[in-house]
Amino acid sequence: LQVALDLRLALAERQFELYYQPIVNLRTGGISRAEALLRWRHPQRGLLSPVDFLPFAESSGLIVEIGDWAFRQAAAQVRQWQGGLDPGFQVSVNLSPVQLRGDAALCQGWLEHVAALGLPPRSIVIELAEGILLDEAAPVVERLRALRAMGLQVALDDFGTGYSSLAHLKRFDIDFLKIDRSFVQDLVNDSGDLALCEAIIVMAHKLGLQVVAEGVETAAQCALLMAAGCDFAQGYVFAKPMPAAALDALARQGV
Ligand code: G
Ligand code: G
Ligand code: MN
Ligand code: NA
Repeated sequence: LQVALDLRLALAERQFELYYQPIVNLRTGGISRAEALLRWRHPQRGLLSPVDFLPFAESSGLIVEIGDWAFRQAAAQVRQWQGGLDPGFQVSVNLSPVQLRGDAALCQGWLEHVAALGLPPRSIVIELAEGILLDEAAPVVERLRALRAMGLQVALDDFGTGYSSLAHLKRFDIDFLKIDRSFVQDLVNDSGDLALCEAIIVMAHKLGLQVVAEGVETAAQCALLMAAGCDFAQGYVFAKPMPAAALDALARQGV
């Protein structure tokens, strides 16, 4: 309960921030996208990651308001980067299932916000963990279709860790598949993980999807992923999540 009260206060007092982690195009080496990652600058406890407060934000329902703020903030940020960096720059935003289960007006509000900013809708990529798609009874799938029909893109996050991953690929309209970092971690020493990554990439390409490898920490992992035809990579080997101004500087200089 205390955390829920603190979260409400944090919203009112603008204690949330977005950090951004670059997503690198493995063909060009350029930074063409970034993932927005929520942070809470807590007055006593310092900078908190979503793992510290997301469960409370979800169970209290406050994630709806926090996520609405995050979406609008990320949209405004990508608008700025498109002006200064690259007109095709994209930002991806993580959504909790709770956010898609709620009021339809929320998604409508996002589309209006994107239009008001003069942003091409494909500037925003919605990242969904696989679990969200199990929620078929709810209006989740409908909401997702509506956002995509308006031109936003969709990435399936943490791919390979959920149930019936392959069924999801067939049933849902998505643009990107993000290979979970648990498959990338031991890529160099585990031939089974390498085989899985290679197979995921081939399969995704046959389905017309682009692939992002997550949690890439070493140059050796990166080389194997490039050889396997992976399209994008994200991870500490390039950069950790950082404030918007730092990402701007990095994107200008290149990784
Ligand atoms: O940034 P970090 O690696 O600590 O993020 C931890 C988790 O929090 C990730 O799984 C990510 O998907 C989730 N997350 C980060 N930002 C957001 C957000 O704005 N909304 C939601 N719902 N989840 C987020
Ligand atoms: O679940 P999601 O993929 O949205 O989570 C992204 C999380 O992964 C963020 O918390 C981010 O800080 C973390 N992350 C990003 N790059 C790396 C990496 O190279 N190694 C590890 N261990 N974590 C990473
Ligand atoms: Mn993500
Ligand atoms: Na992930």
